[in-house]
Amino acid sequence: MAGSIRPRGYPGAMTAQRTLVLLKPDAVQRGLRGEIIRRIEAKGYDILALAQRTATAEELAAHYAEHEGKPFYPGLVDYMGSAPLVAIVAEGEGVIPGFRSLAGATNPTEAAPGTIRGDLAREWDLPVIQNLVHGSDSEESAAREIGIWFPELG
Ligand code: DAT
Ligand code: MG
Repeated sequence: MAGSIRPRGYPGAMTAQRTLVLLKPDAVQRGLRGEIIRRIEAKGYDILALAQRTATAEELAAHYAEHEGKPFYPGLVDYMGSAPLVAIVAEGEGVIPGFRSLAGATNPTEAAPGTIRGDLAREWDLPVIQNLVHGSDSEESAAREIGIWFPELG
């Protein structure tokens, strides 16, 4: 499903998906919440749920379980729990790959201009890449991550 482009209503058109977006602490601290949410809405996706809070160690351990043991993991969970973030559930046809496409590549130096990371983020001399946003990378991840941040939607 990811990667294919089909007009709405055609046979095989994508059905509505939900994805979990995080506006990471650098996005909040830099005052970029509105700019990023604007891009999500301008693309045509709906915001179903939105909450700002400081993530707990338990939420971050669950959210980033796939990265446990990697060299950047301690810096990642440390950073993500250091200040408030904004968790969002966005909905729309193809929103899982669509938001990843809006976000751009993980490394903001490599992220294409026009993307959130390409336009608004840069590298710093830090143990973890600060790249403003997280977006679920598959339907399985989206369901799991929405369950972590918004258990009431599960
Ligand atoms: P993405 O957020 O694009 O899905 P990921 O899931 O591979 O990327 O990694 C999660 C986050 O961890 C990423 O947004 C930034 C940080 N990160 C990833 N690889 C890194 C690395 N090699 N060095 C430092 N931080 C890294
Ligand atoms: Mg990821």
